[in-house]
Amino acid sequence: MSPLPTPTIVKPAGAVRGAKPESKTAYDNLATAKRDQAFQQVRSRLGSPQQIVNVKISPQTSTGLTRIAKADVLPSTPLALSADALGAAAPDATDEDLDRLPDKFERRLANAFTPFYFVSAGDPDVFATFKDQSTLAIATLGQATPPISHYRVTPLGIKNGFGYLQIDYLTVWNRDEGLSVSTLCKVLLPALGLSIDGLGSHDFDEERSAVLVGAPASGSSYSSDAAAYKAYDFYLAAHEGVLPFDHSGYIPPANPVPAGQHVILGLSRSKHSTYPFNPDKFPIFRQEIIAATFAAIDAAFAAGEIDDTTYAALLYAATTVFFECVVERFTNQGGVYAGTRTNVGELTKPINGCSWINDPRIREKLTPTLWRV
Ligand SMILES: [Ca+2]
Ligand SMILES: [Ca+2]
Repeated sequence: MSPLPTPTIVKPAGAVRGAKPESKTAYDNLATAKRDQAFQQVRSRLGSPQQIVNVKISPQTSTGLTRIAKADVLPSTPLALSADALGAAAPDATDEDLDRLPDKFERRLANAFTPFYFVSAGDPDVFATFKDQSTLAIATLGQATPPISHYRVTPLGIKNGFGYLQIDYLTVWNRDEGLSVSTLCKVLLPALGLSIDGLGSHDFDEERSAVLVGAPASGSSYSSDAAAYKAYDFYLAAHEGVLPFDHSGYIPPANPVPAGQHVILGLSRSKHSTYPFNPDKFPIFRQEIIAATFAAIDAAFAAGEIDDTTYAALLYAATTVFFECVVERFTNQGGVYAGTRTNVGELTKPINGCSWINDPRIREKLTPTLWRV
């Protein structure tokens, strides 16, 4: 079975010393007044974490489409893929969601690119189905695995003889249990001027991924042969819209991905953030905040404001917060395809009982589109 890749986690040089037992001892033995003063020096250098965030935007895909979301663009990546055979085409022009794409084609295309999901073992939450109304309400509770997928296939336009479509894969959970952190971490976070507001528990959890696909068009008509499409860009949501933790991003594949090749995704436990790798212990704070915090500690030491023992204590504090505490959790139990897959139709014409896509929490994920021709 296809494996879930391991991520490269970049750590500042100070994290090596911060992880040593001597650094913990230095922290434990530091007098309270001296400790408070040292943290104050770090905080005054850091300023607001929100201001440090610097989203790495790259506004165009390899085929010249515009990326709309203000999200990181990761370096072109050889994504892990899982392959299966495409089913036979069924000629049927029924178009219930009135987007001029035959719905049977939408289904076949969505199946051809549907992600291969690794859900964490021990996730306390479950996927759900929702009532056919324009506010989100649970109809039935499912299980954590296999996932329940609600997909949308939407036309984006035709450019240079290619017809482009956006496929959204909504993975909507009943709940997010929030990130639980240790008592020590609750002390260290404010000491470093940090907060985990935005990572708490809440009802419903609207997670998603999306794929930009394209195929040669005939005139102004999209190809209705799912096998003719290739994926040119991916979008994965992780703490979407929560600035210090937002790891949502566009991922251009190293090569266009043919139909029948499925991107492999890992969903973190309780938070359900979507990553193209095993997210266990992946830092939730953005890299800029981590780097700035370690830089502030280094600067305080270089300026002679703190002695070597206090320096070690601060490195322990930062290493604990960023690499032990505010991290994703994930236990690998293998991957699966979504069991139930439902076409939600379009916002202007929901189908299959999916009026709930017009709940503002879902609608904002579906509009505007992630790409523009
Ligand atoms: Ca349609
Ligand atoms: Ca559609």
